[in-house]
Amino acid sequence: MDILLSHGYFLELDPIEKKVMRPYPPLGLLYLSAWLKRAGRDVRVFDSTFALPEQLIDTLRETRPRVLGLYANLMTRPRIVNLMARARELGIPVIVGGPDASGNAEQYLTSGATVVVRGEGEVTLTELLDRWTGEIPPTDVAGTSVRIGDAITHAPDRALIPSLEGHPWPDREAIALEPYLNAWRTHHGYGSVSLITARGCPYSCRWCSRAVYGDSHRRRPVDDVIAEIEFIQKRYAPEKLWFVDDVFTIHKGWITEFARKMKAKGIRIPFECISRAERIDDAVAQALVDLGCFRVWIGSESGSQKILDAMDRRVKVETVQAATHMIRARGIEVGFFIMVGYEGEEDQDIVATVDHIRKSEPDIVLTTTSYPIRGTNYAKDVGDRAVNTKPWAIASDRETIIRGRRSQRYYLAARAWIENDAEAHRMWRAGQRLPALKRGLKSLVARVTMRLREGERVA
Ligand code: B12
Ligand code: SF4
Repeated sequence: MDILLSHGYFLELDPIEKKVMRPYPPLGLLYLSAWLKRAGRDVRVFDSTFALPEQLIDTLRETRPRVLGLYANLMTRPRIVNLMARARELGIPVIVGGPDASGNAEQYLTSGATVVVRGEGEVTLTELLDRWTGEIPPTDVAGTSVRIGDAITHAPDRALIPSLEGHPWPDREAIALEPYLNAWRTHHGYGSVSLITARGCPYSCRWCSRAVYGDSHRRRPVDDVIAEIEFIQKRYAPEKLWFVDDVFTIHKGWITEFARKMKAKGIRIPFECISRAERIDDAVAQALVDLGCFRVWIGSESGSQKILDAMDRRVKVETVQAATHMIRARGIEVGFFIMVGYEGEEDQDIVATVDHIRKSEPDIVLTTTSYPIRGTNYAKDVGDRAVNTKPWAIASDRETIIRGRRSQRYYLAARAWIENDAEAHRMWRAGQRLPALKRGLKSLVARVTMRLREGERVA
């Protein structure tokens, strides 16, 4: 075997993801598998989602691939570092790729990787495998960083694939998709399959990690996406789909053509997607209805224009409110992502966020406390006030603390206030008066806690 591809997302060992239970396969690895197979390579995927690390090690021992390829994001980093060490013990070199590896090449190399593939993986990995014929990997394959002994060499970046036309579909047949569908059906009552219609996002939100695709944006041809959906329907028969695009409705011409052609073919399958408020107007909202969209997630982030501008979100608070009403009026749910703790945020900005959510009336609100991902503009803004509490290899960027910022307990209370207030208002609107009052009480307690902790700062 030329390469075994795998990742560090082990559901059984991840209490948060296990509770959420909304698993999707790692599309990046499946794209690599499809590309390598087309190039005639002997490739296998060990999908760790429903497995345990020991099973991956056993597979390595039994199959002895020439190289192990791992996908890394900031959450799975500690497991990846551990797997790299285990593979090295077996004498199997490791190539790491994905968003965390792209932004932390040196650290991965000094923690056990032989090669890091930065950015888009297909062409780089194919060339690397073609040219890595002996013990020592080549050091001049564009898009790679290589460690030989103690020497680290960074080859220049590789240009992105110019067009996604003719790009093979993700190799879903390389893994078992049934456990995903079963997990969804058991926990949510329906099976869901993910797919992607475009790569990259041209926006520049300061906290967003764009280590893989930069600010590029390439769309797949509409007909190719429809053909993939037809295949998915026939092969896996999921009840729903998730388009994992960064901004699904970014291109009005594309989405309206997609809706028109899907309608002509009589395909309408419920799906959810992520978008931006100002990328949704009447025509786009109608296209979403025609396509069967049941939920749009909007990165609303804050109800304070000052904070949205500081984030470089390039959207007005009022636009988010108007888009939310426009979508909900058509019977599509709206979910909000809200972030607290951003640079410059004061108590009145969080008050503005609560007010904004009340005015917008979304169906779901999910909150996070901001954390600087290495390589982002936000990380540069925070500078050396960002401190890692644990060594790099066993921490994720989410554990970074920011000196001078309000305490973690303050932000937990702020998030509880925002979520409970949103839920109390939603329940009240739905006529669930008693549960609404209970939620209202929780939100009040959270608000009082915020007030009490307002003076706490991270030392
Ligand atoms: C779908 C998705 C999820 C799904 C995961 C499904 C899955 N199993 O992959 C869910 C919802 C579970 C999820 C969760 C999280 N996610 Co997420 N997610 C995405 C999203 C939107 C799409 C991923 C995708 O399919 N991309 C398309 C494929 C084709 O691209 P790719 O994966 O990057 O793969 C290419 C290259 O990276 C490279 N490559 C990848 N692997 C390898 C391996 C080798 C060996 C090589 C050579 C190359 C290589 O080649 C591939 C093909 O070109 C991305 C954003 C994005 N646009 O990528 C965020 C993203 C990956 N997620 C992110 C984050 C932060 C999270 C969470 C931490 C969020 C949270 N707050 O909880 C959690 C972590 C969960 C966990 N425990 O791992 C960040 C990661 C940032 C970072 N630097 O690590 C991203 C980049 C979003 C962002 N812009 O901030 N996520
Ligand atoms: S947060 Fe969304 S819109 Fe902003 S840069 Fe990232 S992917 Fe693009």
